[in-house]
Amino acid sequence: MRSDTPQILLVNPWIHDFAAYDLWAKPLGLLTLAGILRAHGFQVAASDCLDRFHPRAPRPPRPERFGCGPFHKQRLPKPAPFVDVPRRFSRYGIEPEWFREELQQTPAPDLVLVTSGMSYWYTGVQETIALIREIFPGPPVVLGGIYATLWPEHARRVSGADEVATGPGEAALLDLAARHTGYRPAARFSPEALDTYPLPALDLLRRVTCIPLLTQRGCPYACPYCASQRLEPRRLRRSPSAVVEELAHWHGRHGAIDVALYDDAFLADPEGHGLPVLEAIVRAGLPLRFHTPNALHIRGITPATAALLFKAGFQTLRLGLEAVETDQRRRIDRKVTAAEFTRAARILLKAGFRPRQLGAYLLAGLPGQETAEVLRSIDAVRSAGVTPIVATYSPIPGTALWPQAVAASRYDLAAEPLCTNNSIFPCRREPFSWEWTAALRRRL
Ligand code: B12
Repeated sequence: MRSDTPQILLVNPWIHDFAAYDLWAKPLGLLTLAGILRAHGFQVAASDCLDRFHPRAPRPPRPERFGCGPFHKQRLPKPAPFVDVPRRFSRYGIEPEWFREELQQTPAPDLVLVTSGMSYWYTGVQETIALIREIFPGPPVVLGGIYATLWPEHARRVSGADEVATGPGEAALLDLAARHTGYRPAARFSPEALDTYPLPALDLLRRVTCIPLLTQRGCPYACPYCASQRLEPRRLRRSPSAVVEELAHWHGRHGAIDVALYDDAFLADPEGHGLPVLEAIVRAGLPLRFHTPNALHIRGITPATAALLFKAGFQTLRLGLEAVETDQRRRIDRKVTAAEFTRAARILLKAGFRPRQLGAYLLAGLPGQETAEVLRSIDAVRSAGVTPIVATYSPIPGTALWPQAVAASRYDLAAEPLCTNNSIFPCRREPFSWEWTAALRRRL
């Protein structure tokens, strides 16, 4: 590689929240861009504010489970909208001083690329960019990622970045880098063909504790609470052999054994995609453990897919159920019925999965939703032999449920992304009682 090519620094910012846990949460988008830049001759360095393995981070009290673990945290004052919330607010990740030292040891970049996750973590993005500027006042800072895509105007106003990019970054990446650095290599990949992408640069992380895996991009469903189609309107797939090659690479070079499947709809078209990918994984015979934190599509669970999931080494299966009551279901989710859920659970148990490996996501805190509905869903999931996992609703602008969420909220959601934080149940009305959440916790 040429040593005189531009230096690009890629940064994964802090999380500011009431709670956060590294549940296979890796900055896959940012590392994908890093992989492409590196393959085109740029010199890349990455700084991960969420690094759990920083030499100065205290050792976690419990051993790692499947490559997951708690982030280091430091208490922060609560932002204004949260003053009445009876919970602690923290910065999750490395301490600012460690980040400062890390940047001081990094070669001066010509360009800094910062990613973003949840919209309501944007104060973490602001803090990260401010510190980058303190150490590197010169180079332009470009912000992209989920918050940048969902709230671009807000991000332009408050993030402190010089430029805010929206949507998938690959197509515009080489132009962006050329515009800011003057170095313009010929493209050696096609943004529309995932198999032509170089591997995401996971090796830039201090430790490859798990492989975040995307076998395809986009989602055919348009669930009213979800931003997937706004974030990635295309439907792109990788070939089974490309998926297996990637897994073999990270397992062989870095000894990674846990794989987190990030796909939005891995089993939406089993014959066309999920089954061939699973068959290739089984054929490869790698000793891997797969986890689906982002949920599998229930209707895709058939005796054939369940048998292959089991054979391929899936350990943690999450099903996207959201609610079991027909009224609520019709409102929020057109994907599956409660009967289909019970059937899927039965098939998975029969295929060999143990009940504790199976979880079903339920959505709580939807506009107008009664607590009793959620409690009934919890019981229904349990009686199917599956663990209920309650995810609280975070409203997202541009989704079908957004207008209802705005109308139902006790906050001015459209003015302040912080107020979409799922921990504060943004769509519950005043008089709001934290007892409500306690009732849920007791049932779980
Ligand atoms: C995988 C995933 C997870 C994983 C972890 C992901 C992670 N990295 O932390 C898990 C399963 C743990 C998870 C959990 C949750 N998630 Co989630 N998750 C996703 C999902 C499906 C994919 C994200 C992803 O990695 N995509 C793949 C990469 C390649 O894309 P990317 O990061 O966006 O990067 C691309 C572009 O953004 C851009 N880009 C990125 N950075 C940069 C930087 C620059 C400079 C440029 C130019 C471009 C650029 O280019 C990249 C390549 O194309 C998204 C939905 C989606 N389809 O995006 C939801 C999503 C992000 N999650 C969401 C939510 C709500 C949650 C939960 C809160 C759910 C809950 N209620 O419990 C939890 C909380 C997570 C936590 N840690 O606290 C919401 C966020 C909504 C919001 N308000 O911001 C989303 C959008 C889903 C939705 N409901 O619509 N999630």
